[in-house]
Amino acid sequence: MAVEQSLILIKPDGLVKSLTGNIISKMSETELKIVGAKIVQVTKELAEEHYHHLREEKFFDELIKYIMGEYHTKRVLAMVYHGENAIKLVRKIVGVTDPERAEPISIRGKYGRVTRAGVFENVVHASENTKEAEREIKLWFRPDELVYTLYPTEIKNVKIDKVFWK
Ligand code: IDP
Ligand code: MG
Repeated sequence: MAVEQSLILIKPDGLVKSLTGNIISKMSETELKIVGAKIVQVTKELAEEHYHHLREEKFFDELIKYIMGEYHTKRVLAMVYHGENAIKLVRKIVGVTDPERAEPISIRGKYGRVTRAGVFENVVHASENTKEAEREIKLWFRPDELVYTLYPTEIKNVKIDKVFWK
């Protein structure tokens, strides 16, 4: 079995329903390690890039509004789980995409719902495969936000404005 990582997002419905604790507890059954975590206010650019593979779907605009928090709270908890067989272990606990078809004891089966507008409000995102995990982790996290260097990095000398506490 290969050591992998997976990007997990607790989506805005998960946060607004106070499910963070339940989800992280359930995820601990995987015995994977959390190697990065942060609360993110999702921009339109990030949302569209994250879900770019679904841009032709009729539910795309609703999906973008959903992940940006228009219907719940403008926050997402982004986490990286790392360890053996991470992709499959996480997807099993998360359940399939449609909450009505997901196993009742999976996270999506327990807490997800289908809205009248037709979006699957399924509480969490989990990477589908190692290629997608790499793309997504690089999209959501900078190398210095993870405790492990999961992918090759390079040093660039850039001049930028940074925010500090006054
Ligand atoms: P996944 O989240 O299980 O990997 P994807 O196909 O990547 O599923 O879809 C991303 C998200 O878009 C889903 O988690 C769900 O919120 C939403 N979604 C996917 N397919 C549908 C659909 O057929 N109807 C409504 N919403 C959908
Ligand atoms: Mg997906």
